[in-house]
Amino acid sequence: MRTPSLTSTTSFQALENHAVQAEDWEMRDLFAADPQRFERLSCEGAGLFLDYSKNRLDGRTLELLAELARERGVEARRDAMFAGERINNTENRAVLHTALRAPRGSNLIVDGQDVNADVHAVLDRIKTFTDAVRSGEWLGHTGKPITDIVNIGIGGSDLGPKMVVLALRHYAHPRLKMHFVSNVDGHDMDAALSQVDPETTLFIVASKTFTTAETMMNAQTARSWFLERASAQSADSALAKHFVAVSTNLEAIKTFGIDPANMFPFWDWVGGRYSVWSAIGLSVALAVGFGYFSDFLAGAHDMDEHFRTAPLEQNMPAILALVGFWNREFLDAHSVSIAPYHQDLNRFPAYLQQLDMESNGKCVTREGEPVDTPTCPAIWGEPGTNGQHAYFQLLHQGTDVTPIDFIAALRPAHEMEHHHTALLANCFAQSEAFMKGKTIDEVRADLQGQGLSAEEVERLAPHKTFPGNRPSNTILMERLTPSTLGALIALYEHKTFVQGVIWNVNSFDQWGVELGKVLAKKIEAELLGESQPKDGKLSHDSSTNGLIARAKAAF
Ligand code: G6Q
Repeated sequence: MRTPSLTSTTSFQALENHAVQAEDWEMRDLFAADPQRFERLSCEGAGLFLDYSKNRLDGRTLELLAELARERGVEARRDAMFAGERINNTENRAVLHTALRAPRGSNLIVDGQDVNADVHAVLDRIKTFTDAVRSGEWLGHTGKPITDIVNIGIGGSDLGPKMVVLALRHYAHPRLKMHFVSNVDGHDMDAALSQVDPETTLFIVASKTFTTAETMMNAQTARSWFLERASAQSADSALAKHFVAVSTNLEAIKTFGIDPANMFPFWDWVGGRYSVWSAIGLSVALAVGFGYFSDFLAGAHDMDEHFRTAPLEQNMPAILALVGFWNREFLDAHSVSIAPYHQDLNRFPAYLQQLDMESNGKCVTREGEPVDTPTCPAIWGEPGTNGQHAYFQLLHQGTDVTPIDFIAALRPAHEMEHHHTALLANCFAQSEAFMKGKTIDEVRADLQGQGLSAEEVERLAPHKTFPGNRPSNTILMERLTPSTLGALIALYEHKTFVQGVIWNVNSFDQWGVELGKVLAKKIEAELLGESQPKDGKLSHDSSTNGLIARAKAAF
């Protein structure tokens, strides 16, 4: 059955009418009118707290948004996802990253296959392997314990593990240094190889398909680098101590020369950007150990349970999605800035860029019709307080309204309490400043108080005025732990899911990354001189031809 267009739905039209009334709302007034606003517009779940009161909305807005979510079938699609239905309709696949973090014994049979048993069989293998490497029992080909792990992967096979390893650095094994190589740019591989010793390095080739051009080139380079340096013994037995693979493609792994015993499998129902919970998280399990990796999965599972069972009005991922949708559609917010007030989350904005933009950066519906409203905003950000000293200028006084997600832990993982107090003060001050702003009259009063002349006051006042009324969410956790990090990532996964259902796009494919890959192959052959212009005609537009010619001249 065809899904009605978004703008034709009753609940969207009700929201449009409501948005007209809401146009003049000032958050300052909303707070003044309702002393309970913070209590009313905040919620908790899976160890996280969400304050969404600093948005330009009220209780009625939320009711209407929840009605829209129901009319768009969010609950039914959510249940279909958890049940393993093939909701990824352009690739005809189930979407079961939630199954990767379900406890042992959860009952999930899909196409006659016991998914839970499969997942836990691989987790058991991850435990055995990571215990051996971490304890020093797993030895390199010259008998030394492993000291360095190089994860070779890109996109979903890189961003998740790298972000999580950085975020959980306090839980990491002191002997194991983690490296991540993703870029086909040789500088990336060069930087990693220059720091490691072939006798004590373990390479993880992480690729779902085992065909991704960048990863294959990087893996071959690492393999050659290793074999050139490996002490005299058979290549196969040396490789077996230093190369493992995470993939769904057994044949390609064998061809590459990795022992199938060193392959950690996963399944086509795990999307790349949703795969950190699978064996793609092997580098995480190596860094923090299987116990903490299990806590990470358990934290995400807690959020799954919250998402699956809480009514939409108290459902944190649904609320985050609905508030984001409101800001996108009715405040015309073109982008969302992510501001983690935790240095260890410094790759979290990059991670969310892929999660959100690759999932919902679409312009046609699941049925292939053009969408009739804007979809995914651009996602970007840097850790606070660094962002404050850079682009926050635009966020406070620029012409666009950019909603912000502040993310903070109440307790630090260090003992420099005064740093943490200053950090939290900055975080809360920023959301207050975005909400309240500073009126021109307040600025004038300030400047007069400083004894400036009337002329000077008038000259400076417009520059020092803050429009305010700029929306933000604040997400708090007690501490950044494996479990709260798991819950945080799952929160955003489900937020992305809910928005995708409302826009009626397929959040689980990524056809938009394909075209460039195909063209790059052709151009690479031309740069290498393997393919020549036909009939003397250059094969591209004048810009591309000109760039290729310049590169060839420089070779
Ligand atoms: C994510 C995408 C993409 C993918 C990479 C790596 O959802 O599918 O980022 O993860 O292209 O793919 P492989 O793991 O197959 O190398």
